[in-house]
Amino acid sequence: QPPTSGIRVNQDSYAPGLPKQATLISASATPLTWTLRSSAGAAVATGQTTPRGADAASGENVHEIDFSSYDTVGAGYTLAVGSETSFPFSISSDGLKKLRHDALAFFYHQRSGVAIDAKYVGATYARPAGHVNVPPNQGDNNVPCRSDLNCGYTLDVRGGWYDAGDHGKYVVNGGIAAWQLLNEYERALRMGDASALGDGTLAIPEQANGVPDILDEARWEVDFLLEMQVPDGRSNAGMVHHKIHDAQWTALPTRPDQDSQPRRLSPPSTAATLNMAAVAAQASRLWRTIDPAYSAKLCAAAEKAYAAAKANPIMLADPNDGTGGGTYSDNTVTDEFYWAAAELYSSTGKRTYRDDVTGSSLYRGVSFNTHGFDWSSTGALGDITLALVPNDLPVADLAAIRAAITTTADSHLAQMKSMGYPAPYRTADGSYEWGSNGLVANNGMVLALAYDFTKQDKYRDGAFQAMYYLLGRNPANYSYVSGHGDQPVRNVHHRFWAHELDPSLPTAPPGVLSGGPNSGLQDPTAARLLAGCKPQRCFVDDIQAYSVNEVAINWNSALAWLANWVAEKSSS
Ligand code: 9MR
Repeated sequence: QPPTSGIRVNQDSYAPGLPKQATLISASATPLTWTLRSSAGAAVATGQTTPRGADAASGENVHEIDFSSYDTVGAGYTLAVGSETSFPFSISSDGLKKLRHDALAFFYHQRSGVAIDAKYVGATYARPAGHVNVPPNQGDNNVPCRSDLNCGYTLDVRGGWYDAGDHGKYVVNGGIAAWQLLNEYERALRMGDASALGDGTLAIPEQANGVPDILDEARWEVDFLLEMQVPDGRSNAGMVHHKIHDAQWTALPTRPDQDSQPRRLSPPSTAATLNMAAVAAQASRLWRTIDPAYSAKLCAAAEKAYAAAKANPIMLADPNDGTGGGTYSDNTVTDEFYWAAAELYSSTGKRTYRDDVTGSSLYRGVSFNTHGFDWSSTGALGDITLALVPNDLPVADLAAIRAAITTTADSHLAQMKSMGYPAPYRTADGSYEWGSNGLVANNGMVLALAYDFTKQDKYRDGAFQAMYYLLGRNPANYSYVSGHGDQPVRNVHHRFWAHELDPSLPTAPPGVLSGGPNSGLQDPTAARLLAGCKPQRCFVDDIQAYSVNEVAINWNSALAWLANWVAEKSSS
C-alpha cells in the first residue's frame, strides 16, 4: 500500500510565475489554515483552504489549497494542514524541462530490431536487439500473413517501436504516436520554440547527424509503417497490414530477444492504410528540405495508400484477432479518411485532397469533443494540422476549426472547476477508461493549442493543471510518470521493465506514463484489488494490472507533446 497523505500535490515541480494548487482531503465545511514550508521547515507562506464538498470522480470530500502567491524558486517545499503534510515538491521549471526529454527517451527504449545501447541508456537498460531472428527469437524480417490468409508473400517489417509492455507493433497506434511526435516538432517550429528538440537533444544513435533528434526518433516508426504496405503486384497492393505480433501471448517477464513465439501479420485494413497515408504525408513535408529523396518516397507511399483505401473503403480489422496482440479494431473510418486527406492536402496542396477535406462530414472541427481523441478517433488530428499548416481553405472555415478547439477547451475548463482533482477528461457516465491518462494528456494538448491560438491565460493554466494531475495531484496519490515525483509508478506492466517479478531486470526508466485509472477493471488483478473503486481511484501500481498500469507509445507521445509545451511555457 502506498504511503498516504491527506494533501495531494504535483510531486515534481510547479512552474514559477503560474498558478499553484493542491488538494486536501477533509470533510470540514469551513476553511482550514494551510502552511507552506521550506525544505528547512520554515513557514514561508500561509492561507485558507476553500472547501469544495463531495467530489464525484474521487468519492472524497475535498478542499482546494491555492498557494499561487508564493513564487520563490526552490526545492523541498511541503504543504501542511493540521497533522497532514504533503510530499515535498519544487517551485522550478527544471523538472518540467527534464520531463520533456525523458518522455521522448521512452521511444528509444521501445525500439524493435536494434540493440538498445548502454552508451545511450546506461547498462541497466541496455538489451540485445529483439525480433531479428537470433534463436530462440523469431525475426520480423520474414513474416508471413496469418496461416489462414494465404497471401503468398512474407514481409520484412523489422524496426518500429513495440507498442507497449507487449511485443506487438500495431499500425493504427504506432501511426498516431509518430504523428504526435512529428506534430510536437511542427507546432514548436510554427508557434513556439523547437530548439529543445534539435540535434543532440536526445541520447540516441542519431544524436549527431544534423537532423532534429525528435524527427530521427519518429523516423524509426515511420519507416516501419512503410514496410507494412502490401507490395505492388499483390492483391490489395498499396493497402497496409493492420499489425504484426506474436502468435500467442508471452509471459511476464520476456525480454524482446528471448520471445520465441512465431510472428504473424494480420490482414490489411482501411484504418491502417489511411493511418500510414496520414503520417507519411505529414512526414513528407517535414523532411522536404532535410532529405528530399526520403520526402518524395514518403509522399508516393502516402498517395498510393490513400488510393488503395478509396478502392477498399470498408476493409475492417477483425475484432476477434486478439490472440498474442491487441485487436485495435475500429468500425468507423470516416475520421481516418478525413485525417489522411487533411495531411495529404497540407503537404501537396492538391485539389483532390482539398475536395475530400471540405466534402467530409467532419469538416470544420466536428471531431472535437470532451472525451478526446485516440487511435480509434483521429479526425481531430486532421483538424489540428489544418489549423497549424498554412493553406488556402476559406478563412471562415479555419476559424471554425480553431473555434471548435477553444470551445472544447472551455468545456474542459468548466468541468475542471467542479473537480477536486482537475483533469480534462469526461465520459457520459463518469467512468474512467483504459488509458485515461493518455486522454488527459491529449485533452491537455487541446487546452495548450487553445492557448497557442488565443493567448488567453486560462487555457495555459488548464494545460498545466492536466500535467499536475499526472504528476501527483490525483486521488491515487501517485505520480503517473516514472522517475518524476516522490511516489512515482514503479511497477508498470512491461515485459522487460519487470523488476517486480525478476530483481535482475530494471524498473521503468524516467519519463514513462502509466495508462492510469480505469473503472472498467479489465484485468484479474485490478478486478481483485480495486472492486468498488471510484473512477479516479481505480488504479494500482502492480505489474499484473495491465488495464490500469501498462505503458503505451500513444500515451507517451501525448505526455511528450504536453511536456514539451509546458516546458516551453515555464518561465524560468
Ligand atoms: O490502448 C488500448 C485501449 O484503448 C483498449 O481499450 C484496450 C483493450 O482493447 O487495449 C489497449 O491497447 C493495448 C493493446 O490491446 C495491447 N498492447 C497494449 C495496449 C495498451 O494497454
